Amino acid sequence: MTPFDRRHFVALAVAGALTPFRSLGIRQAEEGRRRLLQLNGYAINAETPLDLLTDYLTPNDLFFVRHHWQPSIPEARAWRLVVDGQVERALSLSLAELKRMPATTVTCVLQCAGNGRGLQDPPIPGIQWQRGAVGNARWTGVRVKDLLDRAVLRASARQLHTSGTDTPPGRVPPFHRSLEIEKALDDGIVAYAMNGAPLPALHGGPARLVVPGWAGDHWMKWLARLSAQPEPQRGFYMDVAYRFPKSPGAPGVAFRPEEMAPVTELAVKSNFTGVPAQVRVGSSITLRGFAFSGAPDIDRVEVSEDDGESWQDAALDPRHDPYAWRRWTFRWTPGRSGLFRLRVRATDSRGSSQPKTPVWNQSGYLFNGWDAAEIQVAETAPPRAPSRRGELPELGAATPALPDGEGRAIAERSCLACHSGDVLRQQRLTERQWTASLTKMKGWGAEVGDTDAARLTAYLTEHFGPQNRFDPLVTRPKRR
Ligand SMILES: Nc1nc2c(c(=O)[nH]1)N[C@H]1C(S)=C(S)[C@@H](COP(=O)(O)O)O[C@H]1N2
Ligand SMILES: [Mo]
Repeated sequence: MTPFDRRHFVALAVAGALTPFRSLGIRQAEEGRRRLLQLNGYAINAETPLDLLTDYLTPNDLFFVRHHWQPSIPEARAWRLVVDGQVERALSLSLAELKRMPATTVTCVLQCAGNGRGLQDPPIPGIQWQRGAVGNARWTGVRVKDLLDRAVLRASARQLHTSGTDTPPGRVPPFHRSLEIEKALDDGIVAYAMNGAPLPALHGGPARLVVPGWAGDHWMKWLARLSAQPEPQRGFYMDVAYRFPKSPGAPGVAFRPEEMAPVTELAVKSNFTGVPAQVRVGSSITLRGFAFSGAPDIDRVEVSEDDGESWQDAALDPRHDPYAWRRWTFRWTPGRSGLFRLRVRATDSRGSSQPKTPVWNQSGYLFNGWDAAEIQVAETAPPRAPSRRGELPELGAATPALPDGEGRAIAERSCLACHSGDVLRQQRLTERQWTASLTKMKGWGAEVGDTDAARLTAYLTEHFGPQNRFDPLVTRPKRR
């Protein structure tokens, strides 16, 4: 245990000891909160189960994690932030120096651009996020504006280039990004605290960029450098990845890069959280969820029993900050028995409303189709669900081996140097898609000869083709 773990453990134990009556309940609740769905062992990708996303602030140890590759986490004492480029006076700040500057706190949503990729139809390669690559947290740090004022920005600066301390394996291009300098000046924060605690390493500690209202790919973790530049950053993660169609096209048809623009603002979206699988006719239940957007607020959330023929307003929780989510509740009394498929949609403060079907794009970004909840309504009271128990593996723990087959050894040799087998196990790709993925990976340094490539493609298509199903591992985050 690190000193931080031990302190936390002691604090929990003391809380339990002082309130013996409630301690059992607390411990059970704590246990329930430590569960993430691990989509990949390494690099870590894990999402929050929706039934745990019920609080206004998502607890740090329950917050989704998305790493492109294994990071090298900087030592807080040695860490420095460089601010340079089109400035009069470049800066190099230690964490202590950063913390001496005026602090700001904002509460807002962080969502991965790929959240919901796993719900896209037809299937798309990549991490198969369902609904839980999203959370709402309180971020504390220094405004980008204060940093750039201190460095004295030149008029030629248009874009803010950002980079972290993590370096990719093989020939994988670096995760270097940029964003419009206006957005960075208006809303950007270099955050060193999350929900009042030092920013956890999993979430980019010692410090990361926070870009309220914009997708997670702008939120550079383990931030090392902010560089003001006249032009956008170039490279794979600007020119190919993280682009979204300027206007919708047909499902399954790829767009050319120039038909797309970088993903910036989040799309208006709402979800159900923790829906009961079964209820009784005539008994009222409260359905809950959250809604958010790239606009500062949500104006309306509606629920439909008839797949969008008619809608009823949900009640919005008064608690809110700009770019944070709005939690909502909806009192529902089913009038008949049978299977219901409820839908939810939100409208944001700029008047944008969620579409039934999201805009298809070949990277599966910004899925925001109406969420659905299936509820069985029975004449009699449903039986109680059994409680879940057992030891949980830690986040990043080993996951099941790849299935037997001729291509397994090739997959182990060529793929598992950079990521665990889960990245393969969760895909549902056609032979063509696997061939394209393999070509991309070879370009990035995967060593596969032609004979092996053919075998590997056949193996991957056989086991991880369109019919494939995948169960993420339920894990508990490592505290660090
Ligand atoms: N340096 C660095 N920053 C990064 C990433 C990364 O791989 N490396 N992933 C980005 C992506 S795609 C997302 S969605 C968020 C995820 O942040 P979280 O892990 O704190 O949830 O971090 C972003 N910042
Ligand atoms: Mo992301």
